[in-house]
Amino acid sequence: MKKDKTDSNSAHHELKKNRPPYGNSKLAAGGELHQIKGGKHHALTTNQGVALGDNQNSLRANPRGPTLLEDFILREKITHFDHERIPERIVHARATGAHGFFELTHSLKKYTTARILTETGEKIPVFTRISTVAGGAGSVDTPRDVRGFAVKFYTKEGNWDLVGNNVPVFFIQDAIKFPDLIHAVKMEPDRGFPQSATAHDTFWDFISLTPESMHMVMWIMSDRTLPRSLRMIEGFGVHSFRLINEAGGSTFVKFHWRPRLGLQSTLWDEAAKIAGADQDFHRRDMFEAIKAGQFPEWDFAVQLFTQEEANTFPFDHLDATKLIPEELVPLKVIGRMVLDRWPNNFFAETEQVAYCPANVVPGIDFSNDPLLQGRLFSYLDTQLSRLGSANFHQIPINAPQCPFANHQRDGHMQMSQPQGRVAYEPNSLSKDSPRETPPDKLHHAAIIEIGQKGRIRAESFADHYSQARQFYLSQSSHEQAHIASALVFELSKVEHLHVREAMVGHLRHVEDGLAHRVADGLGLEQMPPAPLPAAPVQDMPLSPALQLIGKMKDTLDGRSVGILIADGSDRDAIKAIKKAATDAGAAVKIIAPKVGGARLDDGTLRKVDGQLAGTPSVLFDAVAIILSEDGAKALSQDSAAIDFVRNAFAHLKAIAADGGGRTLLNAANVGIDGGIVDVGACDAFVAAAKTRQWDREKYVRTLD
Ligand code: HDE
Repeated sequence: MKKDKTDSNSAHHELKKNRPPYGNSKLAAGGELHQIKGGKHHALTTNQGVALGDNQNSLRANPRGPTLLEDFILREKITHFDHERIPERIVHARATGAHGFFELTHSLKKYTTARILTETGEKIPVFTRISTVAGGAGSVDTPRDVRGFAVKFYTKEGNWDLVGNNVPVFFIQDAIKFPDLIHAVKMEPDRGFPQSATAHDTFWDFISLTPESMHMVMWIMSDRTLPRSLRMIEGFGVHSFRLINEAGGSTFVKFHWRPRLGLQSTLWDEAAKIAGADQDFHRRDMFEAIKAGQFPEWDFAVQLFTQEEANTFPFDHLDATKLIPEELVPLKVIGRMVLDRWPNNFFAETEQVAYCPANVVPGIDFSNDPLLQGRLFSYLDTQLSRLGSANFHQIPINAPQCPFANHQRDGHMQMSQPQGRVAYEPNSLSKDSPRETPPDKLHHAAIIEIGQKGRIRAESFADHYSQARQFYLSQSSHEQAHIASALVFELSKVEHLHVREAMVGHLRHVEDGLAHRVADGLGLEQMPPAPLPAAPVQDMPLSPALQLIGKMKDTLDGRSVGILIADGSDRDAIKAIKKAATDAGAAVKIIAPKVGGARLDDGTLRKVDGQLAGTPSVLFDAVAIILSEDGAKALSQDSAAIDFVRNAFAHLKAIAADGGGRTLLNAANVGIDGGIVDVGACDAFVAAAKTRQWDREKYVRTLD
């Protein structure tokens, strides 16, 4: 082929023309453009402390020649970069973490020696990490998923990790099934999707063959797995633990976290759209709340019960697929947790923090829950591969905040420099090496274990449906409808008909109406048979405490309001509605077609917080639409504006609108109901914004 000399010559010429003069390579790389003038910068150095005069150019044999292998600065920087990722958690990879404190308000001295549960009024540091379970570290914040709720208490007697979830029960009864459960829920191995979703064949196949998971299925199909904010979820220790007192006496305990802001969830359609609008919705919400000084707070509560009481329960409390209804064993609030400090560095803290249910302090002991027993092994093991060294406890976020010393030595990344020649105990050579300090404070429950060894599931674990039924029947009609819709949505994504049918068969034991609703939603021609239950299904007393809508607080604290404006909007109306919402506790954001602002009716330029296309109404709990007629006309042609009001309506939110606002509502074909108020009626708007317009739901969604 003939070479086009002219072209290649002219390209060469261009390059030459643009080439920086020698000796001014910084300028050529644009290096000085963004430096902060007058700041006090530390000298940039290599990891060996060698100062760097040029961080823009690698070492080359000549200006356009090859890069030299001897460039140790380039190699150090890139090698570090290449290793900046560590294996992510096999579950709970995606998370938000924050520092805070725990304060005991009510002593449990009668039950335990653990100072964290007996010394009131002290502020004990905590680090709390709230996670989704199924997705990878880069997955979105709002899939339908359980949230992990892990708290590390840096107590004076050592670290206590309470590694729980926002749902009080679990899928399985025995730890040996955990890898199968997780393999089934994670993306399917041949295709690598779906990420972060239960709505696929392998998950429901496993579940349909695991009747013990039916109670958990009710929870995950409920709105509990679609939290509006991580500040609005409950936390549960799930398993029974034991408290051990001075005399060695043991009491069972279940741990609970109750959010001061109350509970709130999104609708499924809303959660799915939030995932598109803001992948980091929950992380950002927590970050902004802490930054604004609105510190998330939870009450800490316990359910205490004896073995004798446990013997009277119509279920086995050692079975993690069961909960103890509050109506049976009331909750006793004994303290509070406040999260008041965002980590300095996400990786160093939120990523490197290592929780372990086996981390308990004297006075807290384990129960025989077979799931808990398996967990006691798993977490330390996983940290070794995830953090890469037996010394991970020395990382600041993991290190106890009380003195700790022993003779464990060496290993990757040993940070401490133990002194002296003695690295064992007992010894007679050292005066100051760590020694055991009898009597042992780590009491264990004085239990005598008898019975036959074997791979056995206790008979008392056989009832798989009664609490699922109790949960479903205890929900409000809206919540029941959401469970039915969620099941229809999820099972509609399942390709295998026999799996869909098997699930409907299980639902017949949970509640026949629910089974029919789901069968109908799936378009099944015939009702599938119900499998033979391992134990008869019992009717248990209803437990209203299991509802979520009932626990939504009548407040705008922690909630957000979006005000949509455009050129010509009424300045006074914006001011009034903003003030009313802010006074009621909401975070208010102004949205306009352009991020540069909007020119209001009085000619002033109003600064805004978000551009319409990138700030849809799914990001708010309630919205106000304040528009001139011209503004409304223009926005009526804009699908982002139409979606803004349509979604606000479909997601059952309060809408305040002036004349222009109503023009946009009409253009969006949005009906009028009690949740749509005049912009002037600020009090009515605030009242409507504190809840969702549940009565609207039947007009906007097929729920059967
Ligand atoms: Fe976990 N779980 N889990 N889990 N879990 C992990 O540990 C495991 C279970 C929970 O923010 C892993 O450090 C087994 C129940 C939370 O860092 C791993 C079994 C509950 C977190 C592990 C369970 C949980 C984890 C993965 C069945 C609620 C995140 C990374 C016996 C009570 C903690 C890690 C954080 C993390 C194992 C079941 C809660 C692999 C074997 C039940 C909140 O060790």
